[in-house]
Amino acid sequence: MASLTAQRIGELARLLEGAALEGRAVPKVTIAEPQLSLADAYDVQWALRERRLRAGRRLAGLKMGLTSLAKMKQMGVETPIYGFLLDDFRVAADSQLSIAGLIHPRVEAEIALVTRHALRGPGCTVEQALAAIDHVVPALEVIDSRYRDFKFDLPSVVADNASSARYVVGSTRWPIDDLDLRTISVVVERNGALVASGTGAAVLGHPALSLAMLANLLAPREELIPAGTFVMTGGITEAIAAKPGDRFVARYEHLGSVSVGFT
Ligand code: OOG
Ligand code: MG
Repeated sequence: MASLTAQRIGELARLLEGAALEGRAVPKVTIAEPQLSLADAYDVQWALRERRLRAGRRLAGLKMGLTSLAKMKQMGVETPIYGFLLDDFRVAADSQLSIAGLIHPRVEAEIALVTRHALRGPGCTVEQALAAIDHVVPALEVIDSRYRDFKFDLPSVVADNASSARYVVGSTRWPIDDLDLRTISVVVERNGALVASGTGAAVLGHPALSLAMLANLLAPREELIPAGTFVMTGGITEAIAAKPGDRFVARYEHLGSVSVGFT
């Protein structure tokens, strides 16, 4: 149940928008609002989305977060969540990204996909999700919590759009029919040294379940995943802190590589 007024929801969205645009950490929102429910938190996220779209940004996709044990353990939050991706979050594959403007960016390897059919919950199954996938792309996400020390609770991270900041998509698309998403392995290198590794099954047992869960999480708001939506299914590996001069490469079995550098 939502408990905050629309005005208060709007204030929190403005606070988090400012923090993201200015690259400035703020106290987690549950410090000012200890009663913030999960529904309130999604209201804040949706208000934040509205504000960015009104400012001229375009929706570029959706993401799931905290879908792997590695991520849940690292962040101390055990419930998968969703967020939105905007056009200006996208960084060209294999390019350089300036750390200026970000607070404390971290990099994580993700399997991303594009849907060919709309998906609507509740009750969306992994089979339905699989049938709705058009193609798969290797990706890296650069997350950046707007909260001090990257520490948060579930409502706070949901309000902060699941720490979304930037993302990088590899240049090759793979038809879903040729792949078993569960068995795709990935290694992440930083400056040539292996820093993390995992397989697709780390994401809820099957990355397609992450897509199904997204449809189900959207259902209470009467929202669906439209055909043609780009979806990041959540970090397979724990997220690795980035500093200027670092270059990260994710090497996916079958899917190829994707990299990003930091300046
Ligand atoms: C929350 C965002 C999680 C993922 O892939 O698990 C996320 C965080 O860890 O800051 O994007
Ligand atoms: Mg992620």
